[in-house]
Amino acid sequence: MAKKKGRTPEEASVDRAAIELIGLACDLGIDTSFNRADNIIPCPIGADGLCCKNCAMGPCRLVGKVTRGVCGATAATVAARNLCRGIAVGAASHSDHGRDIAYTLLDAAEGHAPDYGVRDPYKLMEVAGYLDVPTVDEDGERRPINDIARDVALAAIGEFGRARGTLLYLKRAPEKRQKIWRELKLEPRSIDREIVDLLHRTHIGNDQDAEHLLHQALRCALGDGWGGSMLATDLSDILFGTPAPVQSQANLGVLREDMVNIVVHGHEPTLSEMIVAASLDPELNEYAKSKGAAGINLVGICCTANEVLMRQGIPLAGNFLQQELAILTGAVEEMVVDVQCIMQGVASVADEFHTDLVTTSKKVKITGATHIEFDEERAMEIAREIVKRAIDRFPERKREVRIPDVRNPLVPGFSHEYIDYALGGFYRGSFRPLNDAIVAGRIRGVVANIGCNNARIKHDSLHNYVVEQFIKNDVLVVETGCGAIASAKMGYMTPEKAFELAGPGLREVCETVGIPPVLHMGSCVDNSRILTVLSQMATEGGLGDDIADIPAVGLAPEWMSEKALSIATYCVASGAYVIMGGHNPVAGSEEVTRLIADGWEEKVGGRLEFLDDADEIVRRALAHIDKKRAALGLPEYDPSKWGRSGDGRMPELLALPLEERIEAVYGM
Ligand code: NFS
Repeated sequence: MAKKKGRTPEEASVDRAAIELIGLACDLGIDTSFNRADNIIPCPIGADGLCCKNCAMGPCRLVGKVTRGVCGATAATVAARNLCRGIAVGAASHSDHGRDIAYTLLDAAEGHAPDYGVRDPYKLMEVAGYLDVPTVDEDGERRPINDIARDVALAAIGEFGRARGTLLYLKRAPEKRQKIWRELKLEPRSIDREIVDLLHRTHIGNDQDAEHLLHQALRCALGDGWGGSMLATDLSDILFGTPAPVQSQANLGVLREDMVNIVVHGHEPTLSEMIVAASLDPELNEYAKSKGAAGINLVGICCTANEVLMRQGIPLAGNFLQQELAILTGAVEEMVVDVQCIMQGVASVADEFHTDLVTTSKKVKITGATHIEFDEERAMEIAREIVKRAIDRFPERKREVRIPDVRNPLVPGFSHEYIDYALGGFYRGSFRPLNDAIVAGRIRGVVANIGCNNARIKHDSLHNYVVEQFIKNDVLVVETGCGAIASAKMGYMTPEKAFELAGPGLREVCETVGIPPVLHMGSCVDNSRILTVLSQMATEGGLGDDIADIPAVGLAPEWMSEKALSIATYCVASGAYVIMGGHNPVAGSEEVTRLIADGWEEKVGGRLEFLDDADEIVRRALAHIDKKRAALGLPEYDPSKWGRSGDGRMPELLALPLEERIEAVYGM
């Protein structure tokens, strides 16, 4: 880490692989986000949401005696507008990703993208139902798959700018939730329209009532959760397959010294799926051997990683804060990026090594990187070109290769469809067993732990801590995004971990169903899978009739992106209690802090809080779960009732030497 009074590597991360490479960066004098965070002191006025630069009379910094901007805007208006802008950008990012997938499906259905096709026709039929696309013709005959796919793609694209009515997917929420949205006029009219409406309101001289601004933020975010993100998930499943459990590995130790290493990074599965196929091509593998490599090793970072992990089992190299560190290993021939969460810092780190940084999206160029623009019509050809470039770099490694020997196994792939199947089987898929386990108290509740890393928070420390506390307390954890990658790296996503860490009730359920105590549900747009699970739990019976009734909490302890703000807001608008870690971005306005917590709770049943203390996050989350259990009339959580059945003795037995274990089990 560069000089300055920065943190030591051990203070910057809890991840052994990251610690090793942060130390290496320090020795080599190469900057990373870790030391940049140490060297930049955040502006406290901006951090509290009190800096307004929405017009050229400012920036107005509302601090000390200054309580209003030049135009007269109050702290509440300024803080609310800043938050709203973040939510709008987050909603736009997820949703535009969804739109791009919809266009890929359209191109595939119309024969313009020959390398793509419908890989999950069952999901296509299901989605056609939601989007009112007929699957049979007037004679009752099933329509050709590509005709249905084309109409599904067109209907999906229509949702972004629908001229009238409200989003079709809202009907996937529990009836009671739909009614709340209807009565409060929160139903998004179209995905794009609510984003534009929200941005419009934040222009100088428009909406200057914090509560009114924040109301539109809820509506805009709903267009992300139940619109753009949900479509991104569904259409990706149609094109690339609905995830089911696979085996894989996580952390930088998945890089291979003897192979050509390609890292895919960003958020979209479109190109990376083709790179997966190209990396398996025998001809390209032969070419890699001709350059002295043992083959081609494809790994991922961030949510592109989660997409190809969930469907293809491609290993995870790491989460957001590990993107520069991957290059520091000296073993990465090529980093291929698409959109979102790509630090510009990767370009300067790549410059120090032989690594080829390739940008591929029409929307993203990084100065200094090679731009190979992706074109769905020539997808495989471009993927092969990209893989070949990586192979050509293999003989050019210029620094010592330092791959940390750190990796852990994981079982990802928990789509809501798979959970349904795991719990009930093919013919009677159901969430009943999950609801029953919560009703009985074997599972105390559910936590969705999601979101980013943040260079100002010790890397992975909060993710790991809260997840461990929850599973110990019999709370089932579902995860997406970089939070999921943190757990994967710790080995929490293997069923075996249930024996060691999970509380007695949760352990029994995990043993019976054969699932880990922490479920990887995908990338951040796949938080829509969590909405679907919660809706199914609410309609299954026994846990009330709305998402707000379920003993569940959403967390983003290390968040940093505007997408995380949008996710938090649509979860609140769907009835969930959401806790985000780190600094409260509206701390400068008590009024806005109250409006997003008590105000939103009165309005929609969910609340948003920012807390920076890990124990307090856990305490409040468990208190909320217990409060919801009590409201449903469920028995008080009592772990002493569980753990004596099934394989509950496994942890004790496994701790014994083999001879004694045999004796304990067989009495001989
Ligand atoms: Ni989510 Fe996924 Fe990670 Fe945060 Fe970025 S990769 S979309 S935004 S940093 S979790």
